[in-house]
Order: sequence, then structure tokens, then C-alpha cells
Amino acid sequence: MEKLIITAALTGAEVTRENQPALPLTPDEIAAEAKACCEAGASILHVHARDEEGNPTQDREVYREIKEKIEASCDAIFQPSTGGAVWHSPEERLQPVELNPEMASLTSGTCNFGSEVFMNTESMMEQFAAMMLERNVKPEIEIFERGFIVNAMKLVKKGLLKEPIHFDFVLGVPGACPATPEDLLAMKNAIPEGSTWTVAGIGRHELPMSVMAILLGGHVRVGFEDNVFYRKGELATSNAQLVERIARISREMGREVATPDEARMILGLKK
Ligand code: KMH
Ligand code: ZN
Repeated sequence: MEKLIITAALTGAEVTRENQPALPLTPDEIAAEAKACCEAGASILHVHARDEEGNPTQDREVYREIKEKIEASCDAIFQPSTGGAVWHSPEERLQPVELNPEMASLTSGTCNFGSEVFMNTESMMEQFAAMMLERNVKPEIEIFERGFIVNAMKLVKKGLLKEPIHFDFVLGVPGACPATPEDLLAMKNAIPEGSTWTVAGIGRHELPMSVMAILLGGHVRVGFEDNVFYRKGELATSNAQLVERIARISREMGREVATPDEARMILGLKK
């Protein structure tokens, strides 16, 4: 089976230091955590920036600082978020794409997100996809609901998204698709042949969804953006601890872990 790509989702936009005291917030903290995750087996770093007060920001210059600091300390694929926080405008959300990263996230639909709404209209998706296409940034298509896959295929039809597509199934967000084995299989079976996929199980779903993905030939995303616990009632000590566990389980199951360059090959990225 293809080697396993592990994405570390280091910070997110919603988690706070109250939820997770080890949450990396500053560019230096994010870069140090990125390095530790790389050493533990991560080959993609999904990054959200925070401002000096620790609040979510999509400021291009903060992302630039994080990108440069990460690149100085490890070779993993830098994947900034264009999801940001639910209250960011589309223009704010697009700022990190101006840095021409190798990848960026792109959510192909609107859904409830806890008590809020994560808004991604058709015209926003088209705008985001066009900008990534123009700058040769490979999107990771974030799938919170089954219909988002249909929306992504519309982007392909319009020439705004190139195949093969890399999908991330985000399962277990309150208000969106649950994280059951049946849901994961339904998602996997709904994407076009030749696509690659990863799964981000939210909260307690992170570990079981990851293990399923290892078995099914998908890839895995772990980290504080999605889950702050190591096990029930016990906080993880770092993002790297979560990466280490998945790398260990995958190797135990006979599936080796991809290096950043091997991940680039699997995803068709040219460095
Ligand atoms: N913070 C969520 C509203 C992404 O990074 O692209 C959106 C999100 C998705 O995290
Ligand atoms: Zn994110």
C-alpha cells in the first residue's frame, strides 16, 4: 500500500489555551511545533495564524513569518488555511494564498459549524479555486458534507480545479457529517478514481477515523485543531505526541510513513 501521509493541524481557529495549554500560537511556537511534528512523521502542516492576542487572523504577513520560520526548520509541505474563522471575509481568508504556498485548504460548500455557519458560496469557491489555479497552489478540498464532493466536481467541470484532487474528509463537526465508519466509506466511495484522500476525525473520532484510513489506503490528519486529547480525560502534551502515535500505529500495521518528498510524489506536487 502507498505510504501514509500524516498532516498535522497545529492550531486551528477555535481552540484556546484554556482548552489546550500547549496550543502553539505565535509564529515561533508554531514553527517549533511544526519541526517536532515533522520529526515525528508529519509531511504536511495545516496552519492557522493567530494575532498577538492569540485570536485567529488571516493576515498575510503573519502567515509569511510562519512560513519562513517553518521552512528554515523542516521540509514539510506548508498548507495554510483559507477557511480561517467563520467570521473572516473571503478577502481576508485568501491572503495566505498570495504567498504561493505548495498547498492551501479550500472548502467546497456551506454547513453548520457548531452554533455558527461556515459559509462557502459557489462564487467564493470559484474565486478561491481560480486564485489557487493561477498560482499553482494545490488545493486540499475540505469535505464536511457529502454534497461538497459534488460541488468540487462542478469546479472541475468549469476548469477551475485540476484532477487528481486531494480531499480531506472532516468528520464529526457538530452540525455537519458524523464520523461513523459508514460515513467515511460513503465519502471514500463518492470521490473519483485517482483522487487521494485524508480524514480529520473531530474530537474522540480522531483515532478511530485515522485507523480506518490507514486500513483503507487513505491518509490521516491529526492535531489540536481537530482534537486536544490523547485519550478520554487526558490532554495530549503536544501535536507531535498525536503524530507519533499515528506513525507508530501505521508502522505496526505494516504501512510505512511518507517523508515530505514522498508525500509530494503521492500528491503530484513539484517542488
Ligand atoms: N475554522 C473553520 C471555520 C480550513 O482550515 O480550511 C474552517 C477550517 C477549514 O478550519
Ligand atoms: Zn483548518
